[in-house]
Amino acid sequence: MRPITGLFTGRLPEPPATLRRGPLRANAFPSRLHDPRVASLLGIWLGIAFGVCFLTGLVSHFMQHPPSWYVWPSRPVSLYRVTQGLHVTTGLVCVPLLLVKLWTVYPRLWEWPPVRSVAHALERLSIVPLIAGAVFQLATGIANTAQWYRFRFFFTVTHYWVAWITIGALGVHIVAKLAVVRANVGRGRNSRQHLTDRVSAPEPPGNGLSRRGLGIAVTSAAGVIVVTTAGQWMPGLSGLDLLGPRRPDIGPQGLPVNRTAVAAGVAAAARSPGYRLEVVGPRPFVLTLDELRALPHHESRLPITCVEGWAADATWRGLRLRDLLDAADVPVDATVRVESLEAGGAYRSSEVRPPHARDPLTLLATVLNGAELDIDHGYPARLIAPNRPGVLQTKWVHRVVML
Ligand SMILES: Nc1nc2c(c(=O)[nH]1)N[C@H]1C(S)=C(S)[C@@H](COP(=O)(O)O)O[C@H]1N2
Ligand SMILES: [Mo]
Repeated sequence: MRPITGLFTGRLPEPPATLRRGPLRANAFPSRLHDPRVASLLGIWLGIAFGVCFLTGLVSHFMQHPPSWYVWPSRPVSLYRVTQGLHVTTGLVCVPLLLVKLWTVYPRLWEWPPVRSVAHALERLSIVPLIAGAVFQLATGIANTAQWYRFRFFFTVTHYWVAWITIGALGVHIVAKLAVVRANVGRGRNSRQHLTDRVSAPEPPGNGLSRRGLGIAVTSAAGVIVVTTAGQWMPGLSGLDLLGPRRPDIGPQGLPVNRTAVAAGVAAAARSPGYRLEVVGPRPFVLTLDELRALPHHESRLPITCVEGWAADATWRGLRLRDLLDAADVPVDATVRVESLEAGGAYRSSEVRPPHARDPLTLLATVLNGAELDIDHGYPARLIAPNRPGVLQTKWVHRVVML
């Protein structure tokens, strides 16, 4: 095997030293914070934050586009609130970590010699998709939480695929840097002499910010971001939600609105006296609004958890979905589709699989926080189910169809 690996790791000839000008000079970047130990520590934290962000993102993706093998339970009711809250919060925390990390390592762009071996060149190239992907994911994710869709591509699909590219590049980067990181942060640091050019020396004396000072600054920035945004989804912190785009308690009936009835083009149809709820199964039936109101109502306390990172608790009253399905003789293992009055749009309907369809907390709600459902919250009836993303909590429901 030697000759083959040798092709990758064998030293390439060095370019002439006369090319070492400007940023390519030795010691062109004198700050003691362009430091391998700082870079390694930031790398560890970024790796953890990106990892959590990626896994929680997968959870959200599979919930919205479930493959046939995927079973997502309806309990605990707030699990998705936690996974999606972590997704948005870890993404936000990556912003200061990534910026400082990039600043710490950017002198490496002018590393000398530019390539030492084929392996070194490949490792350097893998940085391109890593940085581009990471910046893209953070930028589009934040734009999405602010509902700023000024890009031409469809957000969720692009965000999902770029996540795989980024995590793949991150995997390559981790493998390439593992030994260096261990040498920089582990015990017995000095035993790794073969890595000398990448291993941190004791902090050089000087004025300016110390490594320790930088660590405190980055941790504080990350902490401030968490505290001022996590209130979007974390109960008890909402009073501190100063930087989050949403306050979970502001909106009609004390609940934010994602899309209004006018924006969805359903205002007239939702208020029409001709409104009917149709349940399609082996024994289909149709209810007028008065008939629907006369049926037994139940209460559920459940959050709306938007993928954009906000979640808000509310008390709902309405018909149990499973009672309606039983009345239509829909088998217990059937999946149903809940359809809104909307003519089109990505969220006009949603599928409800058995764990959620049969959960006694799942309602077609007509009452929110003690009053008749506001038109913008889905009047006359909307789906509310435990442990489910907001995009699947269909408003203005007029048909439930067995699939
Ligand atoms: N028919 C329909 N239902 C919908 C939507 C929609 O656009 N159309 N938006 C969904 C999204 S993204 C969220 S977060 C929740 C928000 O519910 P709320 O506006 O009552 O807070 O409604 C969901 N139900
Ligand atoms: Mo949403």
